[in-house]
Amino acid sequence: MLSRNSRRMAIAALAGFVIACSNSPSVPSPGDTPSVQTNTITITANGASPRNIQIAVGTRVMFVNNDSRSHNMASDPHPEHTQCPELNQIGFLSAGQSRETGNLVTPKSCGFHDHDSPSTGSLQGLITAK
Ligand SMILES: [Cu+2]
Repeated sequence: MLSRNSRRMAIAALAGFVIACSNSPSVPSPGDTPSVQTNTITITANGASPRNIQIAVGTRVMFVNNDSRSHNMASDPHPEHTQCPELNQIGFLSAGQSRETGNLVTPKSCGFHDHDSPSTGSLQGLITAK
């Protein structure tokens, strides 16, 4: 009787040990978020927004750093930054600073990231010039 009860207790205890897999919420890749028609990307503590934009060929994109820390925005791929050299004109932005990309004169898609935080998904995005 006693042993049966303790076995039941043991099973209940084990059930309580089911490990909740606490993966940090994954950030969708920029291409998975709907694209927005705008020429301004704002960076805050939550990352870049919007992260997937569409612009007219021949226009530029303004990056506004509204975060309380600096960011260093560059073209993909990291660390070569060769995909869209126009994006490398943004570069280092202190808190509160903003700067434009060069003119995106050819239809193409340009990935960007924060070079000082290259694996932070919320600071990665996609600019498509159409
Ligand atoms: Cu980089």
